[in-house]
Amino acid sequence: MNLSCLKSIKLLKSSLKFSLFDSSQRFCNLRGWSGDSEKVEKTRSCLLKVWDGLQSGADKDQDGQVTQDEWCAMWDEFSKNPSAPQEWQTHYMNFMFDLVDTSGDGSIDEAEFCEVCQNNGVPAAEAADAYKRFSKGGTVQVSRDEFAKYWVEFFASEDPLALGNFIFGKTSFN
Ligand SMILES: [Ca+2]
Repeated sequence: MNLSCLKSIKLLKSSLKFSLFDSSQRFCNLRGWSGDSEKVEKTRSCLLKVWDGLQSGADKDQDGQVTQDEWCAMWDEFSKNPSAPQEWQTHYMNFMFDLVDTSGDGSIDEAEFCEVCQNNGVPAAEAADAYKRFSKGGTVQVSRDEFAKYWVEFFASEDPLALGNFIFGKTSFN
């Protein structure tokens, strides 16, 4: 199994643990948005688009489940032409960015990153190490555009040291 496939499987497993509904609730709670506000609706509808897109884009045999092989095949396709993602993959990327940018100021700082990683089961020291790597010791401002570049690397790069590998807080994929 190649490295890109291994990485996407790790992400799938952590996404399942951290179910989409759960993350939308947490996302809204973190920001102090109440139950029926417009922002909560926007978050939910973004996640529904991710979920629908995932099912229609990945569930090739249409059995209502996305298997590990289907998931890998879909990201493999993405990695061959990352400039033309499926629409839901872009929603997914934006959702993940917004999830981590807790302050909403358009960049991910170390404290925000470490908090979200810890909520998702990554040890604090590993998350801090991951942040240092992709922010090049805090010298790179992790804006949405920067995150989008790392996002492509996460799914496409076979280089174990590519900085994009570290955007979910893990520093090894063994
Ligand atoms: Ca921020």
